[in-house]
Amino acid sequence: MSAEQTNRPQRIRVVDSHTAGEPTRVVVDGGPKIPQAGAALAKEYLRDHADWMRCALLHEPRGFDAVVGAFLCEPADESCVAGVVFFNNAGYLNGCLHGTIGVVETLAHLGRIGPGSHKLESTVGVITAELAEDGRVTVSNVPSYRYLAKAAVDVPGYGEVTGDVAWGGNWFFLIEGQGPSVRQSQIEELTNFTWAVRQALDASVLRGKDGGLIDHVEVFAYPQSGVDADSQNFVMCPGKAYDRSPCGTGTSAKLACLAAEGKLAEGEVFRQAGILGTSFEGRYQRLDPETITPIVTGQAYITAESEFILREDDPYRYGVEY
Ligand code: PYC
Repeated sequence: MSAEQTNRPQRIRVVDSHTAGEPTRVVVDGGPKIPQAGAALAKEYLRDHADWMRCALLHEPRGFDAVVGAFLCEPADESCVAGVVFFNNAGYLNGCLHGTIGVVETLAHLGRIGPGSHKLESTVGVITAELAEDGRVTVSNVPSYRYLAKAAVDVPGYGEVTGDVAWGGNWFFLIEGQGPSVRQSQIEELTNFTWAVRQALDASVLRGKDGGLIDHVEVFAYPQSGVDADSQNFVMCPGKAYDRSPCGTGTSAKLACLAAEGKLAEGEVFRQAGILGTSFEGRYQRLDPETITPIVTGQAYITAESEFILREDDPYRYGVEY
């Protein structure tokens, strides 16, 4: 056994929450020790030396496909309350806003922060979160922009699908008016469609800026009856799990597209519902003609405080898929 393996902890404490239905699992004690400060370096360290933690916490039997994990680390930017690395069933995410809201609620639950403004260092930039007395969290995201308008990709079984490519802390392909209807009853069809789009994107030359992989696919429609919002979406995440929330980085990408098209004025509120009918409130500040700061409000609820036990003789100590 290598020294790295011997040093792996046997117990990890987490706090679970959900934001608009999408789960976040924050590691609060017992995770790997990261040698240097900074979220970007912590992400590299976890990916290269401690991927067992992601697998143990998110894969079965301790997790399931929709759970997003959050690892807190020492920030390189001392004005931040913490650094944070998000991960899911497939690997390490760029940004994650439902997760950021979950982290803020978790830090408040632990008594580490109170209402007010707090900065978090994510792997894609510093994010400011305002925690209100009523528990709502308003996040000012990293600068976001539409990169390509009406890009086409040939999707086997579906034909040509057209969408915008935008950055909202992750790379998104945003589709409107094509694919299955955006209704909860259509989740299986939406999963098949968006996953086929994702695979077609991977196989194509389409990429975000600097070759960024477009690993999130969103479909938008007018909300189903009973859903009080301006738009409803279905978001396919990189590990083939759909986002139960409206997806904060996806809402940011949508705001960037609306701003680019002149369809939403600076400061105007846009309510984005997700596939379950829960919603985020979005607006933006313009940074320059191409770039905005998305501002997204939502609320998280604590669901559990747990201690996971990773026994040495457990064949699934690090999850079924490790
Ligand atoms: O809310 O940004 C988000 C997000 C990304 C992946 C899952 N949720």
